[in-house]
Amino acid sequence: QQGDPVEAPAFLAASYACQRNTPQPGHNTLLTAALSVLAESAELNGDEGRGLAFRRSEGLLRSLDRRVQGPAELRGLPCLGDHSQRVIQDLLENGVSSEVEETKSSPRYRAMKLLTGIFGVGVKTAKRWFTEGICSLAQLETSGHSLNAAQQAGIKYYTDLNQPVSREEADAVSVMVEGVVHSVLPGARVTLAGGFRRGKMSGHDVDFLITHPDEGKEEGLIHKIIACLESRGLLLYQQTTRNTYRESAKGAGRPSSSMDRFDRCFSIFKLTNDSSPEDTRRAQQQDPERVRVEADQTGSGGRPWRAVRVDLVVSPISQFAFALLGWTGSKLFEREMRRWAVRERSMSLSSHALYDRNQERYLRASSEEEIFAHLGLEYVSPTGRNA
Ligand code: DCP
Ligand code: MG
Repeated sequence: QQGDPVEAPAFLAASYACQRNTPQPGHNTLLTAALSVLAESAELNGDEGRGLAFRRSEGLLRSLDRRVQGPAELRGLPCLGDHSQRVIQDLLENGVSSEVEETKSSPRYRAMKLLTGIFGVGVKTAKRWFTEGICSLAQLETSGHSLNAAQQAGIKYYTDLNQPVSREEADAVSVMVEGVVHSVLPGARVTLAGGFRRGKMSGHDVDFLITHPDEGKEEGLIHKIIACLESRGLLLYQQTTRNTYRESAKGAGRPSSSMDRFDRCFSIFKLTNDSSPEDTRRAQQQDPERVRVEADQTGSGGRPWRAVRVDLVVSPISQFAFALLGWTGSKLFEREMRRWAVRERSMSLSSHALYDRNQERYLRASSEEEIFAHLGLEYVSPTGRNA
């Protein structure tokens, strides 16, 4: 059964995800979930190009303002390659795609998902282990491989870290982080970034961006935050990396060097209901019932706490708008914005700065709106960046 061919509204025809408004979860979750599996499978194979092609198709379908009922409705839409179209057609006609089902049940995909699900294990390491025949945590443990500190924590808290973080838990972590940050540097600002800023109801971690309105006051802040979190017993693991970002005459922040260089802490929090009397009081002022319920239900193995992945990033106020844009995501939205900048405007966008290659100068911005304006893009609010 095919739907009527419809003329795609202009905004839907936009080929860059950063030109579109993409709410969460969208009207085509059957299709986007399937394409996401194929994208992930390609990424787990180290095939970035193929992964990106599926991600772009997924992003396009996510942005549609109605449910697609027949292939004719897709006519004229960008980003949909032949392969994606075949999969979509299969799904529309049969409700299921054999390729997606085979992928999901393939030993390789399952093992790679399981192994990269360990905090601290990337695609390269997982691939090496899989080639050696390692397909489970038990096999990894008996393999004799020595694991680094992050991976050891990843194994120890595997169940917790693979259980999605809820919005309520993210809010509880926010209260903890704000309490600590304000106690070590009054006036500092804490902003929830990542998927939760985009309005997602769950995520794999909680991302925070921290700054201070007086440039320079944020220097050394990450270490004070970590020390305070540790003294309160709130950290199960942390690894801090130092800021090395400097602007260069040639324009730093090129897409090729887009790895962020902020002071950053990858951590695992111990989320309890009694992290500190002050924090608990504040949390309970917001919703006393919620805090109690969480205390009873969280954590695996019946303990009254659970492990939660938290990323803390400290940015100088002069780079804050770029950092916020970069750390809000989604990953595809960010990627597409950088691609738009280079291809359509001859500019380099990073989480630190925007460099105009024609004018050979940095363009300043104190808000995300200004960055979109510099790039000649219509502003997309965080909740519309779920490409
Ligand atoms: N990011 C980045 N550079 C990195 C890591 C992340 O610019 N080295 C950005 C892009 C992401 C955002 O930060 O959109 C948050 O990263 P996450 O991996 O936490 O992604 P999300 O928060 O979007 O997803 P999830 O809900 O799974 O946490
Ligand atoms: Mg996140």
